[in-house]
Amino acid sequence: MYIFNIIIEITTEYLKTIVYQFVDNGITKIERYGNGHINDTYKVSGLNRLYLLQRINSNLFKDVPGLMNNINHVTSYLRESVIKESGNPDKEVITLIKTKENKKFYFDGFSYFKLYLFIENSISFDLAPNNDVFFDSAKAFGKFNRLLNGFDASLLIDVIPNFHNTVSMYEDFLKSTENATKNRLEKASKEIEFAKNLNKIQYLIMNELNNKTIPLRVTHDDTKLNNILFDKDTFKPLAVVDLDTIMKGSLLFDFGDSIRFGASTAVEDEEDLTKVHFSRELYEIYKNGFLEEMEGIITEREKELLPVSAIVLTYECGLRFLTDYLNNDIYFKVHKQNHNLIRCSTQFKLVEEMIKSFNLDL
Ligand code: ADP
Ligand code: GN1
Ligand code: MG
Repeated sequence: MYIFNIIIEITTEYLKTIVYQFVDNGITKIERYGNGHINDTYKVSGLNRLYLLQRINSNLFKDVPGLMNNINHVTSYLRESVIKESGNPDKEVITLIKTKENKKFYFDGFSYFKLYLFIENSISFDLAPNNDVFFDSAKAFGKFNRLLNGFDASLLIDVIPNFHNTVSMYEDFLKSTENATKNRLEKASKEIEFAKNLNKIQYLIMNELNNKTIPLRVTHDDTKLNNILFDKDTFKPLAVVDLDTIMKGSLLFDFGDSIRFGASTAVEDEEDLTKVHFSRELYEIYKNGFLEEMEGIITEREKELLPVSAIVLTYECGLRFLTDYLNNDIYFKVHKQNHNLIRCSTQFKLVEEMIKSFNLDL
């Protein structure tokens, strides 16, 4: 748990009492799990089952009942779709476990918790180990978008309003430069200048949405590679996870975000920028996999904007890391000094290389 940016570990004994709100006794071990930047995630071992417990980050998710309804609607819908396509819903869709009182989350008076079945023998990647894995991740996210194409968007609330609204994000960034400490402003001066020089990027998708030249759809909105679970042995995709941000958005958010994270030659927080490059080869591989699933659904205009989406989503993420750095790290989990600034620098390096690679005049 984070209070004023100090990590306070909740004791295992206490976490056990939380898990017992959902399941009967027999919990033997609870350990921190995964590399997510938002929730506190734990792997829970029961006598003959594994679970994934999450303490929901209610700094960001202001309407937890709404969030949990979204997840419940979407996972129920996906289970039916997977069954129709003769898949295995227990492995391919995350399964939410309700409390003994039949609630979708447990509130202990301070924090909100949710529990999933742990998808066993799975692994997630912060960097694709080979091109096939990245191609398969495109098929997995593409299939996810394809299945959600038939989902009734009116069932969903906007869990985080303006989540991918680059225009309001740019305003937040400007505000953060007004309130930041002198020290952080100085340390981030190069990145601040970069963000300001390329500020036109903020409009490239938002204008298309406002002018209705591209449609609003139901999107995942957090499509980084480590939000897919792969089979540990075969490296084949099992399930798309992290469904917290599913809401109405553009397909371009999902495509662009996958490219920003996965078509890089280095991890998101690589400190040695000489290792960070945009791989056009990985971009093309992802595009092919994604279009195999989305052909017939994706519009011509959306297709034309795929390269632009990579630039917008990478710029956006860099801007979010930078804003958080200037706000003294209140949003993303940080694990070392200047972590958000390091993350921002990798994103801006990628933006630079993407602009060159796609030969765009910005
Ligand atoms: P965050 O919102 O903090 O990123 P996630 O929901 O992505 O949290 O969970 C963190 C990590 O835990 C994921 O990246 C994935 O590796 C793993 N994970 C999530 N859900 C499951 C699950 N049901 N079974 C196994 N591993 C999971
Ligand atoms: C967060 O939750 P996680 O770690 O999968 C963030 C994404 C960012 C990403 C950057 C709800 O994703 O929007 O793109 O970090 N999630 C939220 O790595 O803000
Ligand atoms: Mg995640």
